[in-house]
Amino acid sequence: MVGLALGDALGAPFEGGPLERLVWWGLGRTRDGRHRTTDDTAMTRDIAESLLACRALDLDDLAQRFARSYRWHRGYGPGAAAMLRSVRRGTDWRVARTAQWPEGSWGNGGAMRAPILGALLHEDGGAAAAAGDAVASVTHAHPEGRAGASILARATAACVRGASPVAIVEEVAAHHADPPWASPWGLVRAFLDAPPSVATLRKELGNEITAIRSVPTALYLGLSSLDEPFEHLLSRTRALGGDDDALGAMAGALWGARHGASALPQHLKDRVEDVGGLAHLARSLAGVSIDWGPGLRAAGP
Ligand code: AR6
Ligand code: MG
Repeated sequence: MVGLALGDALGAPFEGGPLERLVWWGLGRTRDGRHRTTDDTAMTRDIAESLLACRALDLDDLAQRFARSYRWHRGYGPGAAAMLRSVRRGTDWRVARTAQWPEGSWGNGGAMRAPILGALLHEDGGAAAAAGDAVASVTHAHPEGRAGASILARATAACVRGASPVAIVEEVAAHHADPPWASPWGLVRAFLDAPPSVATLRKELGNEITAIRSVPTALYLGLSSLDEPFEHLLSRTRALGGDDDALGAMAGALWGARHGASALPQHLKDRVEDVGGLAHLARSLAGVSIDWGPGLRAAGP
């Protein structure tokens, strides 16, 4: 959770074009000068708080918490923002999630908040992936939006278990072999052996806000940085541009899952909003047992 928050908050000032950067320059600091976290961290916090309160994966509770926490200034994707405002007005999330697009969103908003599920269910990659999928489905009904979350949750679980980067890519590839997911894994594997230029990485894997054009990229960035200082991961993410907060959040979460919050640089933790609160929440969550069964079944096939 802390790795995710640092990647999110320290990537956010580099997101998008000049206008988005200017807006974030105005909004992106707290009153005490810390870097604000965005929707990636806010929704991760919602998941943690829901699991703690319900001691189970309760998608109705989660939808209400996502909707209550929504703030326009935290940089939610436009579809997610409209959907959450609609839930706040009383629409059932199962209806609201397909109001913008009949198949639902294929954005990376489900994937960016999935690492917490991989961390909690790290002993079982399949369960982590199923929980990622279920939690994504509250806002991201599209199969690509859900798959992005499964992939991130599964990869995070494998990072906690200490699997090698190559083994992690192979595990993910084995479970996501159908189009459009079939093509990126060979590239990720090749890039782990021979790092591409920034331009090649951007062109081949992407830096966009869709799951298909950001999850493989974040997987590559995170896995190829596991044995490097966290600062290297941040500067490589920033160089890529595009959806920098989500790329930073996803890659940062993989690094954090591997090394733990105490390995993250203190000077960066000091610069980000409410890292202490997140760490406290994570410790509370690690100490309770969660009944995953009914919640996962409620998500449907
Ligand atoms: N058809 C066409 N366009 C789509 C579709 C679809 N089915 N689904 C998504 N898009 P959204 P998110 C496009 O809004 O995934 C922030 O920076 C459409 O342009 O659901 O929650 C966050 O931090 C839509 O607006 O948002 C995330 O990093 C966009 O994809 C990022 O935005 C994103 O989907 C995405 O957040
Ligand atoms: Mg964000």
